[in-house]
Formats: sequence, C-alpha cells, structure tokens
Amino acid sequence: MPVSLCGTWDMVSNVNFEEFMIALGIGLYTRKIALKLKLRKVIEQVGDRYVVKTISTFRNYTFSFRVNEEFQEFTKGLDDRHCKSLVDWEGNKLMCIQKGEKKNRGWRHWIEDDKLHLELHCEDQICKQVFKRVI
Ligand code: VL7
Repeated sequence: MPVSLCGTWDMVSNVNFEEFMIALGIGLYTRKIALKLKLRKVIEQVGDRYVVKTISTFRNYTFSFRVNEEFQEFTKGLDDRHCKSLVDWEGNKLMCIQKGEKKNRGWRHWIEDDKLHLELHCEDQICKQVFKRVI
C-alpha cells in the first residue's frame, strides 16, 4: 500500500509552469496571473474515491475519481477541455493519463522527503511542482 497523499499541501516550487501553460494554449494575460500564484493542494480519500482540490486566490479546480476507473474530466477554469482520464498507481506514484485533444497529457503525484511532488505534462513540456505539508 503506497504512502498516503492525503492532506493539505502548499506550493514551494513551480518549474516550467509557463511553458506548460503555453502547451495547453493558455493566453498571455491568464498566464501572467497564474505564474504568481502559490497553489494549495487538498487531497482527501473517502473509501476508494479521491477528491483533489487545487486552490488559489484566482481560481479553484476540484475533481474526483476512483483509481483504475476511467472518467470524463472537464478542466473547468483551466484550459476548459474535455478529457477521458484514468488514474492508477505506478509503483509509489499516482499517475493520470488525460486522453483528449492534447497529446501526451497527464500528471504524476508522489511523496518524497515528506514533500508532495507533482509532475504535469502536456505535449513536450513538463512542469514540476513541489508542495510542503500544512499543519
Ligand atoms: C492545476 C493548471 C494552468 C490555466 C489558472 C491558474 C491555475 C489553479 O490539474 C492540476 O493538478 C492535478 C493534480 O493535482 C489535478 O487535476 C494542476 C494547475 C495547473 C494549468 C491552466 C491557468 C489558469 C489555477 C486552480
């Protein structure tokens, strides 16, 4: 059983976020606002259902899934696209494939050195975010 990702986490670093947003087709004005945000991640698990909230002063994004069960995702307030998404464990990493208009889209979450790591990828761009636990 992999280590739990559950909890409240605050962003401490965000590498290549702008290029990742460009790959998603996010406009300049929104990118400039988004780049300044310190994102908070709240991950909860109820039974076999996860709820992941990404919270900021600008926009919030919440979605929910069961591991290894494909679902329709609408990335409302992000790039506003529909994806067929599938989340599964890959060793100690929780990984998601987001099938849709954008090639090679998805993310991976894992714990390393008591930090929550997130790698977001789209086309040829990888954004790397690290979060520390909020007590
Ligand atoms: C979500 C989204 C940027 C548009 C608003 C600024 C960001 C945040 O999806 C994400 O994480 C996964 C795994 O935890 C859960 O889906 C990351 C942040 C990056 C791309 C798009 C900029 C608009 C607001 C809610």
